[in-house]
Amino acid sequence: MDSNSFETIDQPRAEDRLPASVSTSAKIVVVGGFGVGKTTMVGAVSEIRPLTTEETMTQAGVGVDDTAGVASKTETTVAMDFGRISISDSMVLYLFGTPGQERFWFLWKGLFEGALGAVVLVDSRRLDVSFDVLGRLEDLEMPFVVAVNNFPDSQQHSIEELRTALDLPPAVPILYCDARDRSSSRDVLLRLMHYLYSLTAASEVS
Ligand SMILES: Nc1nc2c(ncn2[C@@H]2O[C@H](COP(=O)(O)OP(=O)(O)OP(=O)(O)O)[C@@H](O)[C@H]2O)c(=O)[nH]1
Ligand SMILES: [Mg+2]
Repeated sequence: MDSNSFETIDQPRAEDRLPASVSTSAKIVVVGGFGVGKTTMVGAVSEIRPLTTEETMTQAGVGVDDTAGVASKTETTVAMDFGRISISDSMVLYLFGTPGQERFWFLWKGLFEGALGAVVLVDSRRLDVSFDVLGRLEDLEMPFVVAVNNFPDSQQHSIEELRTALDLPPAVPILYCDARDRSSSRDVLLRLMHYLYSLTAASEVS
């Protein structure tokens, strides 16, 4: 290997280092159907340069990938997204975004290992792509919140309409979000953490 090869590797930035005050971390998975905004959300909230594994969508995917409703999409996640966000001085969340296309779903098992909970991102124009995702989370017994990502041409559905359409029990939090917006995406993660806390508190009482 040529001795100059290492010069091409970026040096870590100060903000990529874990603050010394951090004593707790949790793994959270951002999951959802194809093109619902998972990579966008991880990138919007991450304090470190997010790791993405985006590949250009090519003709090879025609007939294999279901691009209905997201025809303008040019790139797709083929392995995972990774980011980190502090939710207090002492706690960080490590975020793992899953690939949305079904042919990469075999990677899910590893991505969920050790995870505390999940954010299910939903595009209300294409609720059907969420059904398998929700079913799989229930099989994994993974607690989750549902975040409805608003696209410009989305129709406004009430939370209760969405709950019925997605067949979700009353306890599962559902909230609207804009995956491109840092504070909106952060609110989703905080809601998940409150939900996980309430589940733990309830199991300690019973
Ligand atoms: N208008 C609008 N566009 C969004 C929003 N979130 C994502 N997008 C756009 O929607 C497209 C899909 O976003 P991605 O973040 O790649 O979606 P993904 O779920 O990671 O997609 P896959 O990894 O291929 O499953 C991109 O072109 C984004 O710019 C949003 O909240 N509003
Ligand atoms: Mg993606």
